[in-house]
Amino acid sequence: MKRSIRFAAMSKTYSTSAKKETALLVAVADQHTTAEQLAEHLEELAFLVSTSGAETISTFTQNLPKPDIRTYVGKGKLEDIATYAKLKDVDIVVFDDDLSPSQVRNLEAELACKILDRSLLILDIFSLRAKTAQSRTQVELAQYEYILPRLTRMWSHLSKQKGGIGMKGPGETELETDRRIVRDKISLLKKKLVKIDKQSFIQRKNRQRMVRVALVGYTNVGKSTIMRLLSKSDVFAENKLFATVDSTVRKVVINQIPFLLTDTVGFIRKLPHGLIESFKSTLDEIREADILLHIVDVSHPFFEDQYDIVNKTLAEIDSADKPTLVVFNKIDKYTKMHKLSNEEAILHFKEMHLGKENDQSVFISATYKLNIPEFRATLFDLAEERFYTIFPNYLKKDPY
Ligand SMILES: Nc1nc2c(ncn2[C@@H]2O[C@H](COP(=O)(O)OP(=O)(O)O)[C@@H](O)[C@H]2O)c(=O)[nH]1
Ligand SMILES: [Mg+2]
Repeated sequence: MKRSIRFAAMSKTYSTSAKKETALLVAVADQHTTAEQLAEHLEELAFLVSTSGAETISTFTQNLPKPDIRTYVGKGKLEDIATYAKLKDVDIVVFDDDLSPSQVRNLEAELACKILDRSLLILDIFSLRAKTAQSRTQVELAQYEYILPRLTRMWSHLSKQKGGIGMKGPGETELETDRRIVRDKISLLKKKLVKIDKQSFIQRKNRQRMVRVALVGYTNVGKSTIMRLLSKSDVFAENKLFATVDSTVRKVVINQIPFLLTDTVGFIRKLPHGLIESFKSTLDEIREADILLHIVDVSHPFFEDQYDIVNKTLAEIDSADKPTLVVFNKIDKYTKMHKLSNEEAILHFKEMHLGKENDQSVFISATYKLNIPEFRATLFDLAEERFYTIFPNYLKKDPY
């Protein structure tokens, strides 16, 4: 009984309490990380925290070649954090990297509050956002995959110290049972996913003879907003990370060429690997697409990093070489920030390496509907080309 409650607790969200939970953020920076990058990483972490329903009240950083193996940060810094956490009665301390089980244990002992790492936070948001049976099962699978290696390492750690004073953890056999329970759960969820996958495969197969276009990009760049704009449908868009976890498909017709447009889950820096693994079937929408629209938020100070992360993730799912239209979005925000005209901003981007690298690119504002006709026309050309490859005889004019 005790065990299952603990596992339920692992997968429960941390945002359901009436009062907003308070969080401290902790990150370390190595010599390659600039102050601006560090600030941006923390800002993103704070955004993740607020998306999952808690409130960030302070951040702590330390320059270290790599995180401390015992406590992530050094001894002195940890004391600072502990003092502050106690003073402000903080609920959660969030770390910008993944923590090992022993780090979690040590930190829990030192800080006496809930310890979260980046992966758990992202998994938490995914579990909040997952709506369909498929994505819920995928998130659950990712959560158990996250737990399993940690249990294993915890178990071997404990077995060495059997009988040690103050060992509150469960005994060897209990941990064996835990591992079995988790493994059983994982194989059950995998079976369930296979079943769901079969159904969605059939669904996708029925759509096979249509040109398929997938919206990809970092989280919060405007994918869903663009989906809504192009398909004139009511797709959920929000200024939150991972507002959409499930993919949505809509039929879009431009100049009589019909195609299917898919909104997909966004990517993020250090996306937990287990999550990509278990989201494979959701990502199939990307893998099976004929054309990708890679949306970039140019108002983001590190949009080039985001662009690279997306391309890396695409490569991980074997989708890096698809015909891609790069859509530079939110130019309205960029021009306001830099007091430029739209024309000046576009010229500036075209000169940058991202603009130069991508001959297929458009500059738009989805919110203010800037350059949408050009965007549609470019998308149409791409879709048309693909369309006539699939249906060589369609709409070909009879010469007589
Ligand atoms: N200023 C501005 N905001 C935008 C633009 N496009 C999207 N947004 C906002 O960016 C946020 C994220 O948009 P969303 O479509 O949910 O992003 P997604 O996570 O990529 O699907 C929302 O608050 C949108 O209103 C744009 O062109 N200009
Ligand atoms: Mg979205």
